[in-house]
Amino acid sequence: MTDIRTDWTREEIAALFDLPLLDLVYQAAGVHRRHHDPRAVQVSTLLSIKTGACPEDCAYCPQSAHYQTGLEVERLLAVAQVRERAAAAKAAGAQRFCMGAAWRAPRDKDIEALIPMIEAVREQGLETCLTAGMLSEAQAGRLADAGLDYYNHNLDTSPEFYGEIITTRRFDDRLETLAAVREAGMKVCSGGIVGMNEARSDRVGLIHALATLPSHPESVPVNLLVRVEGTPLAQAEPLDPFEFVRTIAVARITMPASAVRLSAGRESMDEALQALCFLAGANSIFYGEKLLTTGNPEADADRRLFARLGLSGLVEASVEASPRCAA
Ligand code: SAM
Ligand code: DTB
Ligand code: SF4
Repeated sequence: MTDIRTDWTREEIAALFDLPLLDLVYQAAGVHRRHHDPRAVQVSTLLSIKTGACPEDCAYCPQSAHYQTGLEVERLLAVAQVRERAAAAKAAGAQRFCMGAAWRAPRDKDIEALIPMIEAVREQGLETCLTAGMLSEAQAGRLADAGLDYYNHNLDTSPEFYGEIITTRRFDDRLETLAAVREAGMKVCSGGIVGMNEARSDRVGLIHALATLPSHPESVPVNLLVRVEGTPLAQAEPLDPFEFVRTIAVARITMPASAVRLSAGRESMDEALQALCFLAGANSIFYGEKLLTTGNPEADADRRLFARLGLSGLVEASVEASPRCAA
């Protein structure tokens, strides 16, 4: 009997969140080990290919034109720049290269400009991922034909809390894009952000929305809000770290076969907390000094962490990259 279910109820998910922490982590670790090699961690490197001046008003985002965050706006990068960064990511040991563009929705001519970038990343032997806002079915089809492996589009939070965070698009718009991505045959990357002053019931609602999609996203990024000065959430109440672990664990239990990514926010976590997240079922990270516009742990620090924890994914890279490590 399979334990992959898309009929989770909110009550069941809330009951998981309410378990004593160590019971929850123990259960999640069991699910993790039945479905995955517990030592294997998937590593993705991010690159912002178009930065800032976004018309959307996402309250967490440093790239929204609605807020003064001091961010330097950058137009779409040239293909050669993307190729160079992808090659560097590959050499450092990344498996997937995720390109992010601060758009509400790309125009058809933007999609055409992205195609050679996707090809350049593929040529490096990397998996390709893109996050560029809402897509039409035709645009999703075009990207799939170009060989894009994953499209990232986060639900971000519960349907009820969504309007507190974003007013310029609807939760249902997000679902429509995810349906277009699926229909086009690409893999789906979709998750959310916690630590935005949401209630636990909103974290329940987020996981419920993800776990009851017609099929689970292959990749589920769980982001801890990076509080950026100038955004409305700059002063958000810090989330109890164990509540973050709970969110990872519940994502793991409800979406057993998915990669659950310990995503943004690792700079504010110590290594013991990250280790607990891996035990609770996280098996993917963003790797490299930068997320899109904010910081991420140094690559060397992650290589050392993986070695200390006996995780694989960066082991070969640490050998390949030894001249830099030894320096
Ligand atoms: N503009 C596109 C969109 O929103 O779909 C793609 C880029 S957008 C920056 C990608 C995702 O980054 C958002 O959906 C959000 O989940 C995450 N994100 C943005 N700012 C963040 C922050 N300050 N902390 C944590 N995650 C953040
Ligand atoms: C995801 O879930 N998180 C990433 C990626 N998908 C695109 C983005 C995190 C962004 C953090 C804020 C920044 O660096 O701008
Ligand atoms: Fe724009 Fe995406 Fe940032 Fe929202 S999250 S403001 S859509 S770049």
